[in-house]
Amino acid sequence: MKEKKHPAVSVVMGSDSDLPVMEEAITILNAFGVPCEVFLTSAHRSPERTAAFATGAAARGVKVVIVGAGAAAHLAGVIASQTPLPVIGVPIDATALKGLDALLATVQMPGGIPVATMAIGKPGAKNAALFAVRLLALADKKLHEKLKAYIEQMARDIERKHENLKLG
Ligand code: RP5
Repeated sequence: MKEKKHPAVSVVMGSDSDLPVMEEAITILNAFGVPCEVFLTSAHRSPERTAAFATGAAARGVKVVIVGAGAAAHLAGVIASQTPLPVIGVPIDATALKGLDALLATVQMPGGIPVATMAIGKPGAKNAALFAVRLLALADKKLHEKLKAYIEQMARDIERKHENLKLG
Protein backbone atom coordinates (compact mmCIF):
# COMPACT_ATOMS: atom_id res chain seq x y z
CA MET A 1 0.00 0.00 0.00
CA LYS A 2 1.46 3.37 -1.03
CA GLU A 3 -0.23 5.80 1.29
CA LYS A 4 -0.17 9.02 3.21
CA LYS A 5 -1.57 9.10 6.76
CA HIS A 6 -5.33 8.54 7.02
CA PRO A 7 -6.12 8.42 3.29
CA ALA A 8 -9.61 9.73 2.50
CA VAL A 9 -9.46 8.32 -1.03
CA SER A 10 -8.09 5.01 -2.28
CA VAL A 11 -6.92 5.00 -5.88
CA VAL A 12 -7.02 1.36 -6.93
CA MET A 13 -5.82 -0.04 -10.24
CA GLY A 14 -5.78 -3.46 -11.86
CA SER A 15 -2.24 -3.32 -13.20
CA ASP A 16 0.87 -1.15 -13.07
CA SER A 17 0.15 -0.49 -16.76
CA ASP A 18 -2.87 1.57 -15.59
CA LEU A 19 -0.70 4.03 -13.65
CA PRO A 20 -0.10 6.59 -16.46
CA VAL A 21 -3.90 7.08 -16.65
CA MET A 22 -4.59 6.94 -12.93
CA GLU A 23 -1.85 9.50 -12.23
CA GLU A 24 -4.38 12.09 -13.49
CA ALA A 25 -6.54 11.28 -10.47
CA ILE A 26 -3.62 11.37 -8.04
CA THR A 27 -2.52 14.77 -9.39
CA ILE A 28 -5.97 16.26 -8.78
CA LEU A 29 -6.26 14.79 -5.28
CA ASN A 30 -2.82 16.16 -4.41
CA ALA A 31 -3.75 19.59 -5.81
CA PHE A 32 -6.79 19.69 -3.52
CA GLY A 33 -4.77 18.42 -0.55
CA VAL A 34 -6.89 15.28 -0.25
CA PRO A 35 -4.81 12.50 1.31
CA CYS A 36 -4.87 9.40 -0.86
CA GLU A 37 -3.34 5.97 -1.12
CA VAL A 38 -2.56 3.92 -4.21
CA PHE A 39 -3.31 0.21 -4.25
CA LEU A 40 -2.61 -2.33 -6.96
CA THR A 41 -4.82 -5.39 -7.12
CA SER A 42 -6.65 -7.39 -9.76
CA ALA A 43 -10.17 -8.81 -9.71
CA HIS A 44 -8.99 -11.78 -11.74
CA ARG A 45 -5.29 -12.23 -10.95
CA SER A 46 -5.46 -11.58 -7.20
CA PRO A 47 -9.09 -12.05 -6.09
CA GLU A 48 -8.24 -12.64 -2.41
CA ARG A 49 -6.10 -9.50 -2.22
CA THR A 50 -8.97 -7.56 -3.83
CA ALA A 51 -11.49 -8.91 -1.32
CA ALA A 52 -9.20 -8.11 1.63
CA PHE A 53 -8.80 -4.54 0.36
CA ALA A 54 -12.53 -4.01 -0.26
CA THR A 55 -13.72 -5.45 3.05
CA GLY A 56 -11.17 -3.46 5.04
CA ALA A 57 -11.28 -0.04 3.35
CA ALA A 58 -14.12 1.55 5.33
CA ALA A 59 -12.70 0.48 8.69
CA ARG A 60 -9.40 2.17 7.78
CA GLY A 61 -11.23 5.48 7.35
CA VAL A 62 -11.30 5.56 3.55
CA LYS A 63 -14.30 7.60 2.34
CA VAL A 64 -14.25 7.12 -1.43
CA VAL A 65 -12.68 4.47 -3.68
CA ILE A 66 -11.58 5.26 -7.23
CA VAL A 67 -10.96 2.18 -9.35
CA GLY A 68 -9.23 2.10 -12.74
CA ALA A 69 -9.18 -1.09 -14.80
CA GLY A 70 -9.03 -2.12 -18.42
CA ALA A 71 -10.09 -5.12 -20.52
CA ALA A 72 -12.85 -7.23 -18.84
CA ALA A 73 -12.87 -4.62 -16.10
CA HIS A 74 -14.63 -6.22 -13.14
CA LEU A 75 -12.47 -4.60 -10.46
CA ALA A 76 -14.71 -1.62 -9.61
CA GLY A 77 -17.82 -3.78 -9.42
CA VAL A 78 -16.15 -6.48 -7.35
CA ILE A 79 -14.90 -3.86 -4.89
CA ALA A 80 -18.32 -2.15 -4.77
CA SER A 81 -19.91 -5.51 -3.96
CA GLN A 82 -17.78 -5.79 -0.82
CA THR A 83 -17.84 -2.28 0.66
CA PRO A 84 -20.58 0.25 1.44
CA LEU A 85 -18.25 3.09 0.33
CA PRO A 86 -18.97 5.05 -2.87
CA VAL A 87 -16.97 3.51 -5.72
CA ILE A 88 -16.03 5.51 -8.83
CA GLY A 89 -14.94 3.50 -11.87
CA VAL A 90 -12.49 4.57 -14.55
CA PRO A 91 -12.50 2.41 -17.70
CA ILE A 92 -9.02 2.15 -19.20
CA ASP A 93 -8.07 1.71 -22.84
CA ALA A 94 -5.92 -1.44 -22.56
CA THR A 95 -7.00 -3.65 -25.47
CA ALA A 96 -7.88 -3.70 -29.17
CA LEU A 97 -11.39 -2.52 -28.16
CA LYS A 98 -9.89 0.79 -26.96
CA GLY A 99 -11.65 0.90 -23.59
CA LEU A 100 -15.17 0.18 -24.83
CA ASP A 101 -14.84 -3.26 -23.23
CA ALA A 102 -13.83 -1.73 -19.90
CA LEU A 103 -16.54 0.95 -20.13
CA LEU A 104 -19.31 -1.61 -20.57
CA ALA A 105 -17.90 -3.95 -17.92
CA THR A 106 -17.66 -1.08 -15.43
CA VAL A 107 -20.91 0.76 -16.14
CA GLN A 108 -23.33 -2.15 -16.65
CA MET A 109 -23.70 -3.07 -12.99
CA PRO A 110 -26.80 -4.98 -11.90
CA GLY A 111 -29.28 -3.00 -9.77
CA GLY A 112 -28.17 -2.87 -6.15
CA ILE A 113 -24.42 -2.42 -6.56
CA PRO A 114 -23.63 1.08 -7.93
CA VAL A 115 -20.39 2.07 -9.59
CA ALA A 116 -20.25 5.75 -10.64
CA THR A 117 -18.59 5.27 -14.01
CA MET A 118 -16.53 8.02 -15.63
CA ALA A 119 -15.26 8.48 -19.19
CA ILE A 120 -12.60 6.21 -20.69
CA GLY A 121 -8.98 7.10 -19.92
CA LYS A 122 -7.35 10.25 -18.59
CA PRO A 123 -10.43 12.54 -18.62
CA GLY A 124 -12.24 9.84 -16.66
CA ALA A 125 -9.44 9.57 -14.11
CA LYS A 126 -9.38 13.34 -13.69
CA ASN A 127 -13.16 13.49 -13.28
CA ALA A 128 -13.12 10.57 -10.85
CA ALA A 129 -10.88 12.60 -8.56
CA LEU A 130 -13.01 15.74 -9.01
CA PHE A 131 -16.13 13.71 -8.23
CA ALA A 132 -14.45 12.37 -5.08
CA VAL A 133 -13.57 15.96 -4.14
CA ARG A 134 -17.22 16.99 -4.65
CA LEU A 135 -18.38 14.16 -2.36
CA LEU A 136 -15.85 15.02 0.35
CA ALA A 137 -16.61 18.76 0.02
CA LEU A 138 -20.19 18.13 1.18
CA ALA A 139 -18.83 17.82 4.72
CA ASP A 140 -15.69 19.94 4.44
CA LYS A 141 -16.07 23.72 4.15
CA LYS A 142 -12.41 24.38 3.25
CA LEU A 143 -12.51 21.81 0.48
CA HIS A 144 -15.79 23.29 -0.75
CA GLU A 145 -14.09 26.71 -1.05
CA LYS A 146 -11.16 25.18 -3.01
CA LEU A 147 -13.61 23.43 -5.32
CA LYS A 148 -15.51 26.68 -5.93
CA ALA A 149 -12.23 28.45 -6.75
CA TYR A 150 -11.24 25.64 -9.16
CA ILE A 151 -14.59 25.88 -10.99
CA GLU A 152 -14.35 29.69 -11.21
CA GLN A 153 -10.78 29.45 -12.53
CA MET A 154 -11.96 27.12 -15.32
CA ALA A 155 -14.55 29.70 -16.39
CA ARG A 156 -11.88 32.46 -16.40
CA ASP A 157 -9.58 30.20 -18.47
CA ILE A 158 -12.28 29.83 -21.13
CA GLU A 159 -12.76 33.61 -21.28
CA ARG A 160 -8.98 34.13 -21.61
CA LYS A 161 -8.78 31.49 -24.36
CA HIS A 162 -11.64 33.21 -26.16
CA GLU A 163 -9.75 36.54 -26.02
CA ASN A 164 -6.60 34.81 -27.33
CA LEU A 165 -8.34 33.06 -30.25
CA LYS A 166 -6.51 33.77 -33.48
CA LEU A 167 -8.98 33.47 -36.30
CA GLY A 168 -7.70 33.20 -39.87
C1 RP5 B 1 -6.68 -5.16 -16.44
O1 RP5 B 1 -6.03 -5.67 -17.55
C2 RP5 B 1 -5.81 -4.05 -15.94
O2 RP5 B 1 -6.56 -3.11 -15.23
C3 RP5 B 1 -5.19 -3.50 -17.18
O3 RP5 B 1 -5.88 -2.35 -17.65
C4 RP5 B 1 -5.33 -4.62 -18.19
C5 RP5 B 1 -4.03 -5.14 -18.74
O4 RP5 B 1 -3.19 -5.48 -17.67
P1 RP5 B 1 -1.65 -5.87 -17.95
O5 RP5 B 1 -1.67 -7.08 -18.82
O6 RP5 B 1 -1.02 -4.66 -18.60
O7 RP5 B 1 -1.07 -6.14 -16.57
O8 RP5 B 1 -6.88 -6.14 -15.47
